[in-house]
Amino acid sequence: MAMIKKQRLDKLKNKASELLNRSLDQHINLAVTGLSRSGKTAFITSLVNQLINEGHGSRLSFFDPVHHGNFIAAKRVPQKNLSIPRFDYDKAISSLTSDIPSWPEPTHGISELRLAIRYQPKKSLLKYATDMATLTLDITDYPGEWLLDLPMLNQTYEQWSEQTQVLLSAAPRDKHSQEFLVKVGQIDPFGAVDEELLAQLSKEYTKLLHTFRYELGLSVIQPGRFILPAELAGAPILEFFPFPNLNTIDGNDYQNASDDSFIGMLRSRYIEYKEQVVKVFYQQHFLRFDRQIVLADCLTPLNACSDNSGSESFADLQLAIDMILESYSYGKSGLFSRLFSPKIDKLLFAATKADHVTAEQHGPMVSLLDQLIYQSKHKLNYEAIEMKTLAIAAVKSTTSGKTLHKGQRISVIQGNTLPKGQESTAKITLFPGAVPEKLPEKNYWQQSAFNFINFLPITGMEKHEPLPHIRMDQVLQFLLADKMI
Ligand SMILES: Nc1nc2c(ncn2[C@@H]2O[C@H](COP(=O)(O)OP(=O)(O)O)[C@@H](O)[C@H]2O)c(=O)[nH]1
Ligand SMILES: [Mg+2]
Repeated sequence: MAMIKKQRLDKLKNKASELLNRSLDQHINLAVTGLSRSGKTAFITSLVNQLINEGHGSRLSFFDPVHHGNFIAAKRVPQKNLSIPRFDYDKAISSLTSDIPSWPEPTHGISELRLAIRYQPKKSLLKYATDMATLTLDITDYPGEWLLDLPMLNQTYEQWSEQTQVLLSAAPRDKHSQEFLVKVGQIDPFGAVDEELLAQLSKEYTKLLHTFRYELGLSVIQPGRFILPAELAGAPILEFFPFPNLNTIDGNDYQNASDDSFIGMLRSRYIEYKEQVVKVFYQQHFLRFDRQIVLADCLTPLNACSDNSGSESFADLQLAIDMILESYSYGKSGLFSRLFSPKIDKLLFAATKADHVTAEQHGPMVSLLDQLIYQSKHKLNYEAIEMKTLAIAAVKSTTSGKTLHKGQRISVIQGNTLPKGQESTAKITLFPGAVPEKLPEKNYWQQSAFNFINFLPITGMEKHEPLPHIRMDQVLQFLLADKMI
């Protein structure tokens, strides 16, 4: 009898402690996004590196759990979602720390990594229950380009075509798109579809999007998935394009067009794309995120240009950020609130690569980013999401100092580059220019005010040591600290 009682009691105890543990364990789904080359891979690599090497002389003084001594340790653990590629931390850290360091290779899709962070609860009720709690951090890296497709969910094929035509017909896109628009204009929308021609024109449209992004430095790319298709590369679901002047054809004929007419097939591919690609991404991934960091490279578009392309690419970046942030203001719009239950409580905007300018330029960098997101931020405030803007460098690759120039002391930065065709790196010292605090006027670019060089990572960084950074501790403070008290 006594024996049975004891067994039962033990069972109960175990159950209680299991329940307790479950509620003790905290969990954050952190999403990292930004347009390609904004610095996502470098950012995640540094974030993981700072946490797992904490204690080896890392500089995280603005991260309270470290500052107050309740951070214990962090380690990588297997991710839960086995169908998503793993974020390749080891490869990234290897290229950063090799003899001639290089930046990690660009990735083209979504990836995930899970960290278990041990800490000692000091303030929360947890301190009465345990000496050590675990915060599980799931980090997801996904292309910001994919978010650019969200507004399409609210648009019919006609509306999207019309809007895209306006974009394609204006500077700076017009010069490049004319040939494509003329070709499509020659097609009889109600004629039987020629799938080969449709595939060919889709290729041309995708090529245009590549030119906009990588040659003109523009950010509004739609569908964004076309330039970063990941596992969908070559799939027919990515074969469609906008059809110009749809408003000039008969509305009834358009509505009644069958799927094997040219226009009918374009329309059904568009609808299929929204259902199978855009919606699925949001439902499978977006819905899970609790916290989001949006990375933006505001320095590259500032780079010295003798023409107006700087101001155009800046305006385009602003529009893209606005489109991206539309994904978060689901509360107001009926469609989005039905599709996605809003969960994100913290949103961090980071202006990346702050090591490209001297420290006194970081203030202006933040103001500039604030200006870029100003409009959307207003809409979001309404949704009660906590927001912050920071200028950061995930992997600091320069040193700064003063130098005499024409009798004046000016701040300069120094970094490594690999001159074309050479084997060894060279040091460059330069004054990169002043970051404007506001969205620059047109004449800013005529003075070619900014000099941005793609520095190499510094040599001598070690795999098992924290990487040098700027304000990664403030990033951690904002994103994690409240869950570790
Ligand atoms: N100097 C410096 N350059 C950076 C930093 N982060 C990224 N970069 C540069 O930006 C490029 C793109 O970064 P990456 O992380 O691959 O961007 P992703 O496409 O958003 O994943 C890198 O190859 C580097 O040249 C940084 O913290 N400092
Ligand atoms: Mg990447």
